[in-house]
Amino acid sequence: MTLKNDCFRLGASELMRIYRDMVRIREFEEACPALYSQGKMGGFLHLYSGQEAVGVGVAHAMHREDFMVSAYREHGLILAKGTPPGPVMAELFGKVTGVSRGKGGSMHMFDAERRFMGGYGIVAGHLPLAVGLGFSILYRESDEVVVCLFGDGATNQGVFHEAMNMAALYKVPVVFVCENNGYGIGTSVGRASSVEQLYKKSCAYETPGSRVDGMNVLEVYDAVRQAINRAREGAGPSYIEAVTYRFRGHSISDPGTYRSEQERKMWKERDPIPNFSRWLIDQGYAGEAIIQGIVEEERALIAKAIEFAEKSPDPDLEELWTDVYADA
Ligand SMILES: Cc1ncc(C[n+]2csc(CCOP(=O)(O)OP(=O)(O)O)c2C)c(N)n1
Ligand SMILES: [Mg+2]
Repeated sequence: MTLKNDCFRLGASELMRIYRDMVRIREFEEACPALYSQGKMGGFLHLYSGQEAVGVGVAHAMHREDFMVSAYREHGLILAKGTPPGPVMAELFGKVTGVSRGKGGSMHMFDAERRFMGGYGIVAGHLPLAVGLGFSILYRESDEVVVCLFGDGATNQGVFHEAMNMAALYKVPVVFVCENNGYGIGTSVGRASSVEQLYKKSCAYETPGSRVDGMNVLEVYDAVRQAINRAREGAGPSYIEAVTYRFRGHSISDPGTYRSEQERKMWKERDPIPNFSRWLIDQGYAGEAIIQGIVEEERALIAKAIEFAEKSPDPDLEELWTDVYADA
C-alpha cells in the first residue's frame, strides 16, 4: 500500500485527526465483545474493525452540514461523523442517553444534529432514502451533499439499481460508497455477484464509478472528496467501491469459519491503522510517543464512554409509545 498526500495536500493537524478518529473507532469496537458477553448489550452487534479507513476517509472529505446515511455496520461511521462515544455506547447498552434513546441499538443509530441519518437494518433499504434526502437538497436549492455507505451485498438488490437510476436521472447530489469487505454474512462476493468488480455496476446509469483501496485512508479521502465536489457543483452522483475487510465475524455471533487463516493474516498485514501511523512517523508528522499517546487518550475516552453508559438510566416504559410516528 502506498499512502500519498499529493492530491489535496492535507495539513499535519488534519492528518493527525484522521489517525485519532481511526484509533477511536478501533478502541470502541474492540471494547464491545467483552461487554456483550457480560450481558450489558443485547440484540445484534456488527463491528467495524478493519474498515476504519473507509469511514474516516469519507467523513473527513465531507462538510459538517453534509448528510451521511448507512447500513447497520455503523458505529464507526457515526463516530467518524463526530458523535461522541458516550451516547453511541449508551445506545448499545439500551440506555435512554443513547443516540436513539436506547430504542435503536447497534443497527439504528441516528444523530440529526450531526447529520448522521441512520443506521438501517434492511440490506440496501436505505439507498432510496439517501436519494430522497439528496432530492430534498435540490428542492431546497441548497449545496449540501449526501454520502450513502452500504455493503457489497447491497449491490445485488433491485433497490440498489432503482436508487442509482433515479439519482442519475435527476442529477441528485449523492455519493454512493460501497464498502466491499468481501462477504455478505458468510457468502463471498464471487458467489453472490455476477460482477466481482463492483464499481462497474454504475456504468449502466452513466454514473462515474471507481475502485479504491479501502485500507488506505488517503486514497479513500481523495476519491470521496472529488466525488463530493462534483456533486456539489451540480454534476450528479458518483459511485466508489472501497475494497476492505472486516477483521471480525459478520456479527458478534459469527465465528467466521468460512475464512481461511491465511486470508485473515494477509488482510491483517494491511491493517489501515498501523500502516497509517508508520507513514505519519516516516513522513515526520509525529514521533512514536505522540502516536502511542493518542492510543492511550482514545482508550481512556472509551473507558469514560462505558462508564457513562453503565451509569445512565434505562428508558421509561412510557418511551414505548413515543417516536413511533414522526409527529407523535
Ligand atoms: C433485504 C434483506 N435481506 C436479507 C437480510 C439479512 N442480511 C443481514 S446482513 C446481510 C449481508 C449483507 O452484506 P453486505 O451488504 O456485504 O454488508 P456487510 O455485513 O458485509 O457490511 C444479509 C443478507 C437483510 N437484513 N435485509
Ligand atoms: Mg460485505
